[in-house]
Amino acid sequence: MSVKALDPLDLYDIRSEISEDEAMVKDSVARFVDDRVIPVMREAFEKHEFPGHLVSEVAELGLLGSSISGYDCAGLNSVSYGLICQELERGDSGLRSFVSVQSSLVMFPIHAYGSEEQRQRWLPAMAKGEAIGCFGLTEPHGGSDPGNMKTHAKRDGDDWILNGSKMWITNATIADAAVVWAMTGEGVKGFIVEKDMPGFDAQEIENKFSLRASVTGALFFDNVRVPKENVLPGVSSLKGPLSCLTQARYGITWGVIGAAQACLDEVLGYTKDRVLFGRPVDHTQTMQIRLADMSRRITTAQLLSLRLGRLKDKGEMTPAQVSLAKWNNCRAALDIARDARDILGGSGISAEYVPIRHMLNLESVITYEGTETVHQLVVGKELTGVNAFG
Ligand code: TGC
Ligand code: FAD
Repeated sequence: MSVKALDPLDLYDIRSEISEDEAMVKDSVARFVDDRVIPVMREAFEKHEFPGHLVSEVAELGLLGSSISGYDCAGLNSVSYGLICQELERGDSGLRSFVSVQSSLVMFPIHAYGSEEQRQRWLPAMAKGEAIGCFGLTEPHGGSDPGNMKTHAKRDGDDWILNGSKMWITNATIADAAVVWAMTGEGVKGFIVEKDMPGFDAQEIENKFSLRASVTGALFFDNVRVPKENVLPGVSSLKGPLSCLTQARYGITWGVIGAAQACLDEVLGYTKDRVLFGRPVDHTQTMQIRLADMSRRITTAQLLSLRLGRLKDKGEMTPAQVSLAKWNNCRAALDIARDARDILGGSGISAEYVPIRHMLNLESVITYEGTETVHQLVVGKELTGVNAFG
């Protein structure tokens, strides 16, 4: 039996499990990331700047709201969306974050819970990158427990008056519209707050050591008058924002695989060339075990995400399954990035090599969209039927 050489970044040949259409999406995003994203990300990260010029390019490729059919969106399946996230995050988690927020946290709720007028107004503009959105759920006193939100709105005639604040919001200061979740006398509602509405302010959070190529900020609402046309009519409970998180978390399970692959790729080359004690360091048993362990984790993550994507496309994916994959894949990617940083020795602290940038980014990715503990407890609840959060 002849044994064919395996792709070190795809040991179980996931490539053969995706359709021709899905492979075409993956390859076109991969080319874009190689040609346009990777060359600019190191500098963007060092300068703490979001590479805004890429927005029109990701829009041109159909990557914004790619799962939505109609409204100038691409109407791709969930596995394609996952592959988009994977390839983008191979470049940098910051650009993937931008696409996740725009697609899963802003366009998704407008599509799922918005009126036809809201869809017509925002979705085509957002698909083209002409309007940017952000998603305001987390508050300064504790993001893991959004049910305890203080931001609130009350009716005033046909309008609503919104007060409160949101913290750690991706795209905050570059957004034209914020989908803001607030407590009302009728349950948790989603408000489309436009950047010029009086009483609304967004401020950037400076000095981040993670996701430096992404904009993160705080939102403030001081008696913001929101017309009823800007309230999402289709949902009035925590299920609204949590269902958006399920979409975004699904994409993240794929995204972090890309970051992990970039780290493994870097150290495979480095350990081949690095001669220590008279032999390339990849000839040693310890190093091979470390590389093999990275491959094991990436392969497990790939299989989880692909299975999840197929379930999602059949309409069978559950939040607990997403939690298990978000937990597993983020943990795997972060551990791989940290180990890759170490394998590079002193060079590992230089931005000339990708692991430290991915490692720092992944510290955010393992925290946002539900911390590791939150996802462990979601799985625990699924297994035992007992809610251990409180
Ligand atoms: P709980 O009582 O469990 O649920 C309330 C209602 O919501 C339903 N539900 C979900 N629906 C869809 N997807 C999910 N994942 C859902 N989880 C729960 C649930 O069935 C229930 O429905 P109903 O009809 O019975 O009312 O709510 P809880 O308050 O006990 O909370 C549970 C918990 C802790 C899991 C939840 O609060 C949580 O997920 N906390 C973490 C918060 C979080 O992840 N925040 C992320 C903010 S956004 C962000 O980080 C963006 S990063 C952007 C980037 O990529 O740059
Ligand atoms: P806390 O909720 O205060 O958690 C602190 C610690 O307590 C964590 O370790 C947590 O795991 C632990 N903990 C929580 N509950 C329990 C429990 N029951 N038992 C034991 N331990 C527990 N939010 C948005 O709404 N929109 C965005 O666009 C957005 N973008 C973000 C971008 C970045 C770069 C970052 C860092 C965050 C972003 N977030 C966003 C916020 C993110 O979702 C929150 O940071 C996250 O949900 C955790 O909330 P917290 O930071 O308030 O931590």
